[in-house]
Amino acid sequence: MTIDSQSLEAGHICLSIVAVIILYAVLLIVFVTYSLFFLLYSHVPGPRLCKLSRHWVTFFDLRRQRPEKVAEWLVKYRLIIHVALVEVSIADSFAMRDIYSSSRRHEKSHYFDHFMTHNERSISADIEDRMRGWVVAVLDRIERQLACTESIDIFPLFSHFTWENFTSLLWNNARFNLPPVYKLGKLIGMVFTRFRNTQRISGAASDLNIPLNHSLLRRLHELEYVDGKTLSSDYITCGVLDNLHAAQATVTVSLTYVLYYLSRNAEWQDRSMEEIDGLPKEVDGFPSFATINAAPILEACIRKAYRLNLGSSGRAERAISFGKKYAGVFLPENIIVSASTIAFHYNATVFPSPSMFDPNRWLETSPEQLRTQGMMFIPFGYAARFCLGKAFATLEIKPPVAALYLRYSTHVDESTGMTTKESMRQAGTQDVLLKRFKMRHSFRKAYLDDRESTS
Ligand code: HEM
Ligand SMILES: *[C@@H]1O[C@H](CO)[C@@H](O)[C@H](O)[C@H]1NC(C)=O
Ligand SMILES: *[C@@H]1O[C@H](CO)[C@@H](O)[C@H](O)[C@H]1NC(C)=O
Ligand SMILES: CC(=O)N[C@H]1CO[C@H](CO)[C@@H](O)[C@@H]1O
Repeated sequence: MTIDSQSLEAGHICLSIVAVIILYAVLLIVFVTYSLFFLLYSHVPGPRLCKLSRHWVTFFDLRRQRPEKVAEWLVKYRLIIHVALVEVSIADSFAMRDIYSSSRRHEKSHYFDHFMTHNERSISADIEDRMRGWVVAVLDRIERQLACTESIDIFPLFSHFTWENFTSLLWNNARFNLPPVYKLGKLIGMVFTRFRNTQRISGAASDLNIPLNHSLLRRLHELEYVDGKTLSSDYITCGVLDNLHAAQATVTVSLTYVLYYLSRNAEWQDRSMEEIDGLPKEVDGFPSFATINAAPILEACIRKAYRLNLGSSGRAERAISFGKKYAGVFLPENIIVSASTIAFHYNATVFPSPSMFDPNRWLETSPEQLRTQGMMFIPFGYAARFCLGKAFATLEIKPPVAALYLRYSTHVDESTGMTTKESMRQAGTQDVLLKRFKMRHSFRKAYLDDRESTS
């Protein structure tokens, strides 16, 4: 080979490389221009990177910061913003009420596995008794732990109890059905096979010791569509796991934050205690659920905790079935919309100094302001697909909180350094678990005893 032909070849290679680079650059420019200016949804405001790639929001997802990030963009850009290629998020209350309303019939997006159990879930009349048993078990556990230590990590405590009693409710007849459910629950954390789950579920469903009308699983297996088809085992298994998840982390997280805020706000803790203390007691020493549920101060404190920290991820996505203009922005058909719960709950116009824990917002407020606040308050979603478990969640949250404060006062245990602002930060998209689960609370038995001895 001569020098000439060698350099000629090198020249060719260079040219080809340059050509490829130019081609890519042109394609990139076309892609960026098209994405930013010509797509059906290009006009929706929002971070440019979100229009170019769905991975920009994924990046925050992986860092478990998606909900906060979306809320931050909503403040920065507008009430309706782009978060990924075909996804928008909203903080406009008119748009929210319209999109989630029953009359609109926008489907949940593919993000959800659909729940099929809801029309069939029967909650038996003995539910309050079950809860009282639960409350006693929680207090016993605390009592036993306090014998060895002064402060208790409450997250695992609540997590344990929400598992057990939710599962017992779902299967209704706890004695026969809890073992497979327990195993199922444990399996979720492990590498589990579809096969084993299906086996366990059909095992539980075919347990003939349980009367048909007590076994939700059996009823699901026996359900028939008009054309005679039944639900597949996979479908039922998936529904069961989804429900367990919907019910367990949400309630654990909510209980944890209710206790956290009451522990940090001595004044509200005292007021709640006084209120609970003044309620009429049943024979077992605890007020009835109806009276606890009607107690306004406890309700205001719990609302406040729901507002400040979400029990659910806020990814209530809907694929909208027809285009419409909201807050000046046209949203085309099939785009995926979700209301950012954080943006609603931290809207400074409606909730001035939004990060402050101030239950008075729900107590000493004009009816007009209450109405405005109510419209922005969506911890359990809104309208058509509102949380089906809200009543049960309330039953799991209020009685233990009331019982706890009948017996103890609580404080965040600062001495261990485990409970910090950072450890209490919520992280996640699928769930909204705390960044770190450790949360030491010191429980003091002082309160009522003190009062009794001084009065
Ligand atoms: C404090 C606790 C809870 C919170 C904050 C919460 C929050 C939510 C939210 C925001 C939604 C609406 C999702 C959407 O619109 O796309 C929802 C739906 C749902 N929740 Fe809850 N939830 C809680 C407890 C529970 C419990 C205890 C159960 C079961 C016993 C449950 C079962 C469900 C079900 C089945 C749905 C789906 C409803 C549907 O698709 O129509 N949740 N929840
Ligand atoms: C449910 O089963 C019990 C027997 O365990 C029976 O007495 C009752 O009538 C049944 N209820 C319905 C609605 O089928
Ligand atoms: C708060 O809500 C009001 C009323 O819906 C709205 O006008 C305002 O733009 C919202 N602010 C933010 C920061 O989202
Ligand atoms: C762990 C726990 O609290 N389990 C309780 C669930 O509810 C029943 C009452 O139906 C109690 O007996 C259990 O102790």
